[in-house]
Amino acid sequence: MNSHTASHIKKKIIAREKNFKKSREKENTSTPPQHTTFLIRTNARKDQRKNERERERKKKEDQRRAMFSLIHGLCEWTFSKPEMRILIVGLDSSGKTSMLEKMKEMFSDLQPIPKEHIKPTVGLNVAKIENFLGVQWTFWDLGGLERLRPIWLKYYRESHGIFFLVDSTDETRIDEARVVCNRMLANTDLLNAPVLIVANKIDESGLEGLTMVKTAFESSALNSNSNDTNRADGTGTATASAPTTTKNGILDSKKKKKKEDASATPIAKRVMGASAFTGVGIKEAVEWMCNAVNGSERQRELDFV
Ligand SMILES: Nc1nc2c(ncn2[C@@H]2O[C@H](COP(=O)(O)OP(=O)(O)OP(=O)(O)O)[C@@H](O)[C@H]2O)c(=O)[nH]1
Ligand SMILES: [Mg+2]
Repeated sequence: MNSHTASHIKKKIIAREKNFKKSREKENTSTPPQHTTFLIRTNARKDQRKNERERERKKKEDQRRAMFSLIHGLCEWTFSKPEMRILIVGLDSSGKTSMLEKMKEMFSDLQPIPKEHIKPTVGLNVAKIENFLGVQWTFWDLGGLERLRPIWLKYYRESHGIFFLVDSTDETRIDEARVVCNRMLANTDLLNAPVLIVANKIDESGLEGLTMVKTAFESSALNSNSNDTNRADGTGTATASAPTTTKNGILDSKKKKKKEDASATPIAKRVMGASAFTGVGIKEAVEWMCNAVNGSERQRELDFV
């Protein structure tokens, strides 16, 4: 090798070293070395995958929860007892509260109020009987005084059925009871609601009392086309010969409409004897109501079943 070639190689080596130094300096100052960049990229991808997995896990968890609550709701709906809300109305002193207390005693562990402590009802008495005949019962007992009867209206829409109590010992008020009952039945909020006329106090009146109530109620009282249905709210003073027309002798259209609705109402209805004192007939009354409500149009309308 001559001296010219040797110096040329030397220069090349020096130039390469310089370049290498420069590139190292550049790497140190500005961009991270290649292997570091690779590490950062790999970590970012790992994080991304981890996030995706976490999102996927949460999604599945949400789906599982939704499915569980759906099945839970379905089971509850399938196996829960049907609920029946029964309104107990009738003239004052017909024995509604006494009957409510007797039902508590007969069908539940609830503590009944002794009959000598029962006072005329001003507001509302409620008895919830958890399981009788496989049904959850709610009985609403309202005051029967004339001034309290407008309160009945508020409960019509929610009631599956009606117990209308009649004092079978009091012949003097039988027409009043009949008229009040008819007015109540003409209310369209009670469409398809089964109604049981309970001739109460038969421990005192016996068969005679029951016959008296049956005669009064089965003849015309439960016929919704009866002349007594001129007022559809079940309230107000009742007389046996309540007027059916306006001053001009013409039914106004509203009343006529309600009258037509009422006459078109196919409801289960019956008169049965009972005694809130002895308990006679009460089980039969509740059984009748259970059968009348169960699977009825009224139940479908109220419970969407
Ligand atoms: N002999 C007899 N008396 C009864 C019977 N049920 C209720 N009574 C009596 O009738 C009266 C009125 O009873 P309540 O249960 O307060 O009547 P109610 O219908 O709730 O009366 P209001 O709350 O005013 O609407 C009380 O003196 C009771 O003791 C019954 O089955 N037989
Ligand atoms: Mg009462």
